Amino acid sequence: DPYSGDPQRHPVLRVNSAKPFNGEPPPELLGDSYITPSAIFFKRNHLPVPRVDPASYRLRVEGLPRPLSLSLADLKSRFPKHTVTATLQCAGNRRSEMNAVKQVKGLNWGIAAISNATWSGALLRDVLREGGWGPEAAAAAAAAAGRGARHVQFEGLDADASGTTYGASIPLNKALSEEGDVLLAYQMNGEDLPADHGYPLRVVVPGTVGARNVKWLGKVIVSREESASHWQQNDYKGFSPGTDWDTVDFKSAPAIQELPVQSAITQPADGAVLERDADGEVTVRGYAWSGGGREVVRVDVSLDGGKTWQVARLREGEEQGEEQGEAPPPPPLPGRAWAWKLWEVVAPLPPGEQQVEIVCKAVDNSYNMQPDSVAPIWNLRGVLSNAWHRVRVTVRE
Ligand code: MTE
Ligand code: MO
Repeated sequence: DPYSGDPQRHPVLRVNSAKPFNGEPPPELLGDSYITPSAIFFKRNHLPVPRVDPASYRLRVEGLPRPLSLSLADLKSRFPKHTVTATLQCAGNRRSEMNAVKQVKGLNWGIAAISNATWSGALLRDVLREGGWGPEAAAAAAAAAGRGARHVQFEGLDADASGTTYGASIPLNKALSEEGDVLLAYQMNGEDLPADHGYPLRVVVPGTVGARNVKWLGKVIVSREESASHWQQNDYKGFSPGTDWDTVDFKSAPAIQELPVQSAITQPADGAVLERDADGEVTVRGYAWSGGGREVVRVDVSLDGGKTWQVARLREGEEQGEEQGEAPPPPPLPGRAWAWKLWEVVAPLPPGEQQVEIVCKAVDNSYNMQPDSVAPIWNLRGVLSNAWHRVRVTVRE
């Protein structure tokens, strides 16, 4: 069994697939903490978890004037340690809602294939510069117009039976940008990366779909082409609702990088029976996030299926950190809002038992908004599922 070496997992995770392991936390727990504890951080593996010996581990960096081979000690000692709080979201988060409209192919994720953590490591930018990718190399590539390097490929150490490894790539611009914050991370939430999250090293590409955040990183290649991997070329792309498996042409669509604006209700759960509190109010909580460093600036919540709306309170700054007994996160820098926002509405409800449909939708600082329903964004792979999130509850006296 190639999975016999996989690590233990927290029993609270909802398992979507055991081998390879794919699991998500219960929504109420997810929405409880600004920083998701590593044990309940969603886990998305395509292959068995590789066992990597930290002593003999080397990261190879190619496609540079000076190729590099770096040990963990090199990565920790030769480059400044940089820390970023960033949300990771799988492209398939909320796929089950697409499945409910019409069947799609993929793991049936609920709303919790998203989590937020603090990551520390070397900046990919600093490592590329060490390999000679300075301003001159960049200028030379630009001058070569079309022939120069455009992408950075990442290869994982996890492999299938034939030896094919997980791989992905991101635009070189993102990797080199002073404001891109792309990390070669050796720590998650202040500790060594857990086995499931890429020990001993993973890429963290803030603002970018989970799939490009390659775990168990073995190799970095600066190249003219995108990664040739299945997951870059023939998966993780969006299509029209009218495209089916007979007509789909994966070459016709770009690989997903930045994700669209997203939000969901983590409390109450769909189908819950709610007791009104002493003040006759209910508490609604959730998360909101947008890709590309775009900051969520507002979350609207409706308690009547979307007829009337109120603005949620963003549980920002002090409050978000306080609950963890940690220092509050600083406000995000413009264009670098990598972390989600948790939000809350405490709202009065009319008396009497009733069915209530609670809805949320977020707005980012480019005024991107979520679509109101799933059908117009349905796609055969069930990715990019970001319609208004709806939960139906019964309110009791
Ligand atoms: N990296 C490797 N090497 N192998 C993988 O299967 N899965 C990717 C990405 N990086 C994957 C990987 C996908 S699709 C997602 S959503 C994220 O890892 C999930 O990261 P997590 O398990 O730390 O939450
Ligand atoms: Mo993913």
